[in-house]
Amino acid sequence: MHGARSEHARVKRMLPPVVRGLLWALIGFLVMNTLVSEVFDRMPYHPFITRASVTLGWVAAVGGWILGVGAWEGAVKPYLGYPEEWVVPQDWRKYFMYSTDHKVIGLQYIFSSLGGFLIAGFAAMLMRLELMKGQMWIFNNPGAYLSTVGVHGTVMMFSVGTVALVGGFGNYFIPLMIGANSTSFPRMSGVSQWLVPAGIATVVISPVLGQWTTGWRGYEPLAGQDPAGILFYYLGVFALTTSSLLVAINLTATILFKRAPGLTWNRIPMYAWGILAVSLLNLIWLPEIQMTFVMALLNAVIPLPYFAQIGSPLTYMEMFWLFGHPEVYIIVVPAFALWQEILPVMGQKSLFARQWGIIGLVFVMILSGLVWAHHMFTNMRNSQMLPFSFFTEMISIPTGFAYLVSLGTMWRANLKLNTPTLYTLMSMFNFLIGGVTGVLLADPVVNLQVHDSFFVVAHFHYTVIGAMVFSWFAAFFYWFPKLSGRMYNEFWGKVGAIWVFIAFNMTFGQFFFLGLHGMNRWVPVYPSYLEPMNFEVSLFAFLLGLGFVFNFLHIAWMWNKGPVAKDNPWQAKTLEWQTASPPGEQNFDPIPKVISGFYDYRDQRLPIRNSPQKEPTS
Ligand code: HEM
Ligand SMILES: [Cu+2]
Repeated sequence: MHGARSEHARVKRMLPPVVRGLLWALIGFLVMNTLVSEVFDRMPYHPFITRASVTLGWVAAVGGWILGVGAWEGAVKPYLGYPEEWVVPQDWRKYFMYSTDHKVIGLQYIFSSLGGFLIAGFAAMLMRLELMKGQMWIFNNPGAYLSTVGVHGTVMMFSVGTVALVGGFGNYFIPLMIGANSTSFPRMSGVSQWLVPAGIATVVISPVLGQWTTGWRGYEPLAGQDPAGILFYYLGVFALTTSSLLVAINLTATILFKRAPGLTWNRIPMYAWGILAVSLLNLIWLPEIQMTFVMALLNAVIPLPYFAQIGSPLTYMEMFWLFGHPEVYIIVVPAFALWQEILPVMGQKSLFARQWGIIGLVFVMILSGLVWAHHMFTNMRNSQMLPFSFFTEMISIPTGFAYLVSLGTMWRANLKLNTPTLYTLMSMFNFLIGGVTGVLLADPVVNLQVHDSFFVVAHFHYTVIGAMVFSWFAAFFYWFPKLSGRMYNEFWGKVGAIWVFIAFNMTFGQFFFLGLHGMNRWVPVYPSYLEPMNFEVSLFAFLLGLGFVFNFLHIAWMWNKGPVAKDNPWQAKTLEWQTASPPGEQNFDPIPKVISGFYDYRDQRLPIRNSPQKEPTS
């Protein structure tokens, strides 16, 4: 008892963990930066901050941050054999400190990616504001515009696209869906979460060190000529990808080894299949891009002109897109899985051709590694184009399976047209446009015409926003009752969905035509005949931004004020719905035994039996 009280006192005496994390980060940076710039880099009149000192200073700062928010007591000291002394208060403060509870970590990830979305979305609004006129008028030089494009793309890809549905909803729901009380590596998971805010902050402040002009792809040899801001691009992306890599390790192990008894391979829920598939993609490709960035970073710090001299300048491009194309599927595979998760529930109808859904996910995953050079048609001989064009078009077949399964499930179903369903259908519609224009772009004849134009920008936003962000919202509303214990407002939910759907299609649908009329990417200055259209497109973009904010306000409001939700308001069969809303600290007590699959709605019985001793009654 005495021990517990003194621990409690200890926690009270401590600074709030986030504040302590910032303090330790600052100390770490100052100490390391000073050491490196004074001791190892000593020259007369040498600046206090150098490329080497800022890079190593950053490493120390991130270390200080992670330890300071609680990994010191929560992960390091227990590892060294000290007793666990990290006490997490059971109120809102638990979200602002190191935690090992997958539900807290999941919400922290959701919150972090939401922050990234709002920051990068604000950058997009600035870009669209600039593009309302053909001459520069918001930014005062092209480098400032390009840095904003880079921050927007980087933060969106690595803290939203890669994270929101995996680190966020994955961490929260995978253990619940497979009948487990925790993930496999909870301490590591606690650490990985805190890399996300660190990574976002690093990328966002990067232009302070100097404008970088490469966009989210960091192309060499251009990057090598950029000022020091590019360092924070590499480092920020390194933090974000490390986080996703740790999530992939943790969730793969969790799905493989922590399933409830009876949850056999052919009963694994579709969302868990989706998370397993993207985790494998992450495990294969994130280390590849990380090593590429480490080489580019060494080039910027030492210098070690690997890409300019030892390899060819195209080497970087190849290495980037080797990862870059699978990255697209890292973003949309969870979206496909969500369609297949939500539609049977909302139609109360059995999932159609489940095996084909899984085969589709797996083949998309495999083929995504064979198509990278379709981003480089302008850099190759005609004879080299065929295989990349061919494999790219082949991806539409397993992708088609995701549609087949979803449409087959909806066929003659009495589909409840509520907010999650609406978002799911919208995601399917948008991805159809993203996919069809992708097939067009895979054709070199078209590609060479529209390369680096807004046609391409339209195409990939149809996949990243149209498919992924829309299904992210589907997930938010579908699981809202479970996350918050409350119900959202169906009317305002639908208003929000229709709002962003119209604004999105009016904005990005017109990007295609802008591109076909000759609007280039990466330019703040363009010919005046494009001005009226750009002006009007920007208005729709602002409407879209407002629509997103409206949806988040609705979610935040109903989180506190919505009517109390039932445990299983959709009458779903998967296990997360068989817990309380929101689930207690212990998800399942006892761990349930699974006796049938989750997607057979002809059978009225629940797929679980709670006391493992008894035999089924029929
Ligand atoms: C809020 C709505 C959004 C708007 C209005 C928007 C607008 C834009 C525009 C105008 C560009 C092209 C800039 C240029 O080349 O001159 C761009 C680039 C980009 N956007 Fe978005 N975007 C939005 C959301 C997103 C989301 C959700 C993602 C990913 C999850 C994303 C990922 C990217 C990427 C990767 C680039 C390429 C950056 C580069 O060229 O390096 N965007 N966006
Ligand atoms: Cu690609």
